[in-house]
Amino acid sequence: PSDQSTEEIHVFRSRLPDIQISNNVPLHVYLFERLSEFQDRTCLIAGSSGQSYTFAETHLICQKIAAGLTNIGIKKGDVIMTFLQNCAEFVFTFLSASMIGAVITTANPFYTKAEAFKQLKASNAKLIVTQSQYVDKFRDSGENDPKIGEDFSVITIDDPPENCLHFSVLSEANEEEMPKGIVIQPDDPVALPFSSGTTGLPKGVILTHKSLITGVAQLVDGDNPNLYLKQDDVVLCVLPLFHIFALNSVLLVSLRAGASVLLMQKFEIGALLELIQNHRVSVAAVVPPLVLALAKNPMVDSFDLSSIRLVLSGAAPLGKELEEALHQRVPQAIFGQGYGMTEAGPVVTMCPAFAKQPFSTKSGSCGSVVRNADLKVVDPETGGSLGRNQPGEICIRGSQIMKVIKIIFVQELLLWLHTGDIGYVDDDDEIYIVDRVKELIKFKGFQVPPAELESLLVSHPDIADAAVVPQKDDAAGEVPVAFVVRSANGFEITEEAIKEFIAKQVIFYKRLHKVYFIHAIPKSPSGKILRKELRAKLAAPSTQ
Ligand code: 4UV
Repeated sequence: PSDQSTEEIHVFRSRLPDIQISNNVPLHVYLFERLSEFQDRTCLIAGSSGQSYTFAETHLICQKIAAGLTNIGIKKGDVIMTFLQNCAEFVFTFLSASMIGAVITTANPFYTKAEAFKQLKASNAKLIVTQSQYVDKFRDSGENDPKIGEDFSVITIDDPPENCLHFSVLSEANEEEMPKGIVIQPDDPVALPFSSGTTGLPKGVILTHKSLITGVAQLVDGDNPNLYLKQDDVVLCVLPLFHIFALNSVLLVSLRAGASVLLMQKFEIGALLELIQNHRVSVAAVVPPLVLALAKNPMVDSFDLSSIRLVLSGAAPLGKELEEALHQRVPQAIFGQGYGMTEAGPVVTMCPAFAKQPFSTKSGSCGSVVRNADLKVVDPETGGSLGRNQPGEICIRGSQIMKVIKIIFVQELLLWLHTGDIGYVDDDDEIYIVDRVKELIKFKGFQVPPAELESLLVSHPDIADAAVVPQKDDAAGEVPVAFVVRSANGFEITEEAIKEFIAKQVIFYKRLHKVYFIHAIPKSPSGKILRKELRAKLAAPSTQ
């Protein structure tokens, strides 16, 4: 590994001292460790119904579900897919899976049938927990595809359609029947979110009990937690729990710290403002498009947002003007960013102004590297490590990062996770993300893997070759646009036809916003698409 080279490595560390992390127990044991301290406090609030659950109730329901899962044949190592919007059942399913050593793969319920099946097959899920309206996405598949009732079961949290069970078969099981004697090792997987990482198609990212505990502890444990949550905090969960940001930095950290989580099914500005006001939300995790809504929507002025003490933005770059505009609206709140990546387990850097004894931070910074971890910045051309104020690829190392089973390239990858993001560390240990060298496109923080759209495009008989790259967009941050080479079959396929062809097959945020026809896709001698060249073309006035 290059670590052993004589060249000096600049390793950046948190400004907070390392802490003791008890990451040798199963995730649920760690999360509920201090249960007796706050068992009667509110753990979950379902925003739509107002129904709430204390920590003790949550724990008991999870034990029942753990028994229920065992009754229907789910065993240690089996994968359960949640195909749900935010709801209490999502949380219960996740924690109960941990209790029996099962693994949760989280998927977006707005996925098309094709996308849903891809993840079902790739994860080999034995059970899907969903809402009745989505069940048809798992029916009438291809001949060789898994079938409901034969290869996997479906449980709905509302009235179950044909061949499906109701969630009560789980939640009304007898907790006494919880299986005893299941041994869970720190390196056993507990979550399998899907991400395309730095290249290619989405794949399952193995997060173990140890990685998730470490990730949570890095934020909320120790005498001076990096993200200081109090037991009387009400933490807003409007970002989807199927994405790692909300899963880790809203749900799991709150469970550990004893704070309440206010679950909102989907974003709608009026309902959101009402919930913030009525439940006195104190901590809000947001993404840049949500910051835009809160900063610009005139409705905001008619609501009392004075309870908000902390706003954490992440998952995509946030402009300084936007940050400033939101600050005007919630002047009492501390505003900061977290920067993460599914594979990183997930947080790489966190705003240190959220600490119990806070450090001041500068606008535009993503915070400092989390504690108990190393960060380095490497020159993408030479691989050499860079010092302060020099932009390069951010790499992170620590027990929180995903489990790597295959040794893919060089041994160094086992130690350092290369993020594919370009950033630098300033004189005050603050990290700024300035660019992305990986293929990934982010639409409002959602992942759009170009490889997925490219393979759909070239499956069309009138398309000979294609490349998909991000184009800057005010509302979404980035949108996917395609460069397409028409095949020489005489058909002049149109931009509209191509957009339509893709839109039918993918979730809304992966739709193409523009198609540019081109004679050949620029490629390196090894056949890699030269995305930088295409991005440069977009910036040129002729394609505007
Ligand atoms: O894999 P993913 O979809 O993961 C995420 C996770 C984000 C966070 C943020 C704060 C947290 O506390 C937390 O738990 C999780 O987005 O996409 C990873 C890529 O998204 C971009 C960057 O390109 C990552 O490699 N990204 C994420 N956060 C930021 C960002 C940010 N603050 N600024 C700029 N880009």
